[in-house]
Amino acid sequence: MARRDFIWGVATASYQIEGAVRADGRLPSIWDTFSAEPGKVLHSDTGEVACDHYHRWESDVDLIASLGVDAYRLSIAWPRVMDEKGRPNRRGLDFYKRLLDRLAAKGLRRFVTLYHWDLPQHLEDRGGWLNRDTAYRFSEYVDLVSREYEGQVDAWATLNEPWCSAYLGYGIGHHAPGLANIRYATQAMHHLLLGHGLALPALERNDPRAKRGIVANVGRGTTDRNTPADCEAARLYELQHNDWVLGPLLKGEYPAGLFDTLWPGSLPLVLPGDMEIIGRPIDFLGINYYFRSNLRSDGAHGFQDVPLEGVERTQMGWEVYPQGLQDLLVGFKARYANLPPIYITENGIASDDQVVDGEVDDSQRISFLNRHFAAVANAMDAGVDVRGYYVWSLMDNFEWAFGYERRFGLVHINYATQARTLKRSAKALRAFLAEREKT
Ligand code: IFM
Repeated sequence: MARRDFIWGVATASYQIEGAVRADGRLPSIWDTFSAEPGKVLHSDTGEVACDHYHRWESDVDLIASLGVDAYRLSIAWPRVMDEKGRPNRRGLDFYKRLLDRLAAKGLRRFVTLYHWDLPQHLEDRGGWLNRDTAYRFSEYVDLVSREYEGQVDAWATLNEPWCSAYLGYGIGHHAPGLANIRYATQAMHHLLLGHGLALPALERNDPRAKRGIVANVGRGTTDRNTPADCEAARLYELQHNDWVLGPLLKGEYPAGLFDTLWPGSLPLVLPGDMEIIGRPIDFLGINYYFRSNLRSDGAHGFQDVPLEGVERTQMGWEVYPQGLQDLLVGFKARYANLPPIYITENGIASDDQVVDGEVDDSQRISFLNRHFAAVANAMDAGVDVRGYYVWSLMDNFEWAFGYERRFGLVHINYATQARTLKRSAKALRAFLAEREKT
């Protein structure tokens, strides 16, 4: 893909890499609380130290620059930069200021996610995303941060993957805060999206030259049985995973079928004017894609996930299916008339990587990335406006409920020594990007 202005980057998120959870006035987040609870995270891992990026940020920026990428996608930890009363925490703010400055000095563009799941615990204590007030607190936080870093950010994403926050966090309890009720999930989703919409005017006012958008995780659902009920199951899967988020954002409405067929009785409380706020225009949509699921009817009005046999899978157990990314992008363009320009804000693979004689042979990752680059190129050839691609992730990190066991990085982390080792995939990416410079 030698398209001149296409942006290539790598991505991370605050809680997954920073560590230093009590440094410089940082407040506890819901992930500190959740991971401290026995049985919630594999091997009882927590983000307490993670990749120690909070102390190693300078050399980590050098590492990013050494890959030859154009951009870095990072997230800001809300509990680091604001106190309980909503006042700025200068020491936390200064950390990101230094980081953004150094990225700029290295010629890297800065894509900043404002919320990648680390909600301040004191807000969860008042109901978290179930409390409408959290959406307003979020817009105040965004106002503070965008005033602070005006002119230092190329693109702001309000939320990362509201589906995960709402469904995994409040619907089934696999993520913080660990609640399990579908009615909670739909209400949390509504408040997350409301927070996104409320934050947009602050971004526009405070940093008008930066792009504004949001990041959604999307999933491809197909079925191996061609019956009408099974096809409907696959459709409902995509409705639940993709259109639950994209519908409100791009059409100003929740998709038909969600609150009647799939989750009867789980309509969130929506106040007059909310959908207009949520549907405010955005400059870009970030898409995170990882895998496909095989669906069959559950015999009622829903779907069941029936894993296919004999397909290639990653360390997460996720099927490798690049065609799904192409299909989804083309499908979104057909379905959403006002689809904004797209960035692939995450795509990547976990593998059980080991350092042997100083080398990490992660050939499955190289192959995975190449096949997904091709899928994006095909979608672009089919007319989808994709502007960039970020590999998840720069380095191995805290993979939420799976702790440190699952390794998504281009760079291997030895958690005992914090040594960083470029995997073969990092070197392949560097060579690929260097080749692009020549064309
Ligand atoms: O690690 C996560 C990331 O935080 C959000 N998107 C999916 C990744 C892999 O599970």
